[in-house]
Amino acid sequence: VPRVFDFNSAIVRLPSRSVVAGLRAHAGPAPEADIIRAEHAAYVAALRDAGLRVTTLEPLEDFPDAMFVEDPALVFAGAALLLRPGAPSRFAEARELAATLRARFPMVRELNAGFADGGDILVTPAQICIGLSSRTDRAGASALRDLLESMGRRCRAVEIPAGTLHLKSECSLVDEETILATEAIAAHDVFKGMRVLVVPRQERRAANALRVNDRMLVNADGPRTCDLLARHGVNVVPLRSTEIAKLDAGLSCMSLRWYDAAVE
Ligand code: CIR
Repeated sequence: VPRVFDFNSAIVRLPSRSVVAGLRAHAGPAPEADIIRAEHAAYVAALRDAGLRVTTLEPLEDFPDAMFVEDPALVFAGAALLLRPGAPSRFAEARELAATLRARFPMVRELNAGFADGGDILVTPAQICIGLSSRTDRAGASALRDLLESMGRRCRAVEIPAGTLHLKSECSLVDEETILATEAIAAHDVFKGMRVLVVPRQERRAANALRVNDRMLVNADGPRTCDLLARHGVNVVPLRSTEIAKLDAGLSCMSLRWYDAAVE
């Protein structure tokens, strides 16, 4: 039985030239398109190294944030959900993924109310946590919960700390009983019963990491976080994420991942 972080398939989308105009919560230096492309390429290579068969979609110039494919959809073994991204400039990204998902999943369902971003959805062995954020509202979270529960999944809504983009900007699954989390969310009762590794304060951007099979992709700008995970026994793959971090993004955002039983 595959664990929640066992994957053999992924979808990514190449960054567009427009990516430099992607959404960001705070003013600051604009990201450089060439470096974003390089960071993305290294990420795709890391997914392939981890054993995933990666489908690469073409860039979408009309949607600067479309390379962050995690937000408009949610995928599992055997089923995909088209979400309703909460940022107006990103809402139609779900439609842009529909045909690709229909070609790969026997069942594709659509969220039909409110707003929800994939970055707010953390799958743990026990349940699916749905962060309530400026992108995922109560109507979206509750419609998503109904949909997932009808598919036999347990869900729980989670209030996220003010001033953070997504639930997964603040935490990541490390293994079946361990979470990596920022100080801001580490003590949340949603993690009760799990071990929580707290990201050093100056490395908040490293809280969004990605466990894939036997390894974890971690923001190389978080060396202490990489050490913390390595000491916990994690096989850490540090990846440069400096430019994508300027767009409030991390390593989970750039792919949709699942286990396809029909693939070797
Ligand atoms: C946005 O604000 O929507 C993008 N600039 C970043 C999206 C990051 N996605 C994620 O954490 N899942």
